[in-house]
Amino acid sequence: MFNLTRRHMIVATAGVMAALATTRIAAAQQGAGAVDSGEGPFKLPPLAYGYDALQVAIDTDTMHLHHDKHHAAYVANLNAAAKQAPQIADHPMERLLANLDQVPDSVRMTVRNNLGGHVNHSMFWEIMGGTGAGPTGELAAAIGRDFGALDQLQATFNAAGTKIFGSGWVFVTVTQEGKLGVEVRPNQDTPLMEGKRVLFGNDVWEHAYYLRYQNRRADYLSAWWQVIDWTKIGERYAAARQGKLTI
Ligand code: MN3
Repeated sequence: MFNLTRRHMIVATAGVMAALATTRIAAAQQGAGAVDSGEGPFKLPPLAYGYDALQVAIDTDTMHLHHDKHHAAYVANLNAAAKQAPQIADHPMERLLANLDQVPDSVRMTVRNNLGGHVNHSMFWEIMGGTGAGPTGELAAAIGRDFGALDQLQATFNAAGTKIFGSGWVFVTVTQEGKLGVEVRPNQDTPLMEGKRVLFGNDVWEHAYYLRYQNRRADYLSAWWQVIDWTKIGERYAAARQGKLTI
């Protein structure tokens, strides 16, 4: 028989209400509970800034869809693959991508597409959120040495990104010696697959820009530089020089 006195009921109700409030706060912090990246070893990194922080170049709806749906789906697919082949979670992600031939056949294409997608987007969120203020120090010097000037790097990068047929990414790679290069890859492939290191990159899949820019990919590529965080990219450059840059 139930023995809930009125006082107990009030206490119990308060507990439920508190739990609901906590859930709502957590959901709001995650973007209204829209994120489902599955249970498992791979985690969707939260944005370090608001979904509306990049509006000068990227609209809020695109940010929600891109992070909470597209990136979350790559993570969910990886977690599903990890149920089938748990060993894929036992290695650093950059090493797994550089050794796809050693990944079990049954999940190799899933890992290529979705781990590629996971690391590409994790990098992408990390290097945005700034004001576009330019590079400084050793990174600025390297850009001058390898491209002539920042605007020449931007022109080369934007031209390469505009020319990608279909979906893909345009990257600036960096060697441990600090040498920079512009490279493109289709789909969710990444230079990490050849053991290289990515300094930064831009996503030219249509989902990255179509809501605001429709077919004007070149306009998106030009606008994107306004939200780049050159401080973060400088930190990644320093890490690369120390052999510590991973994804
Ligand atoms: Mn994308």
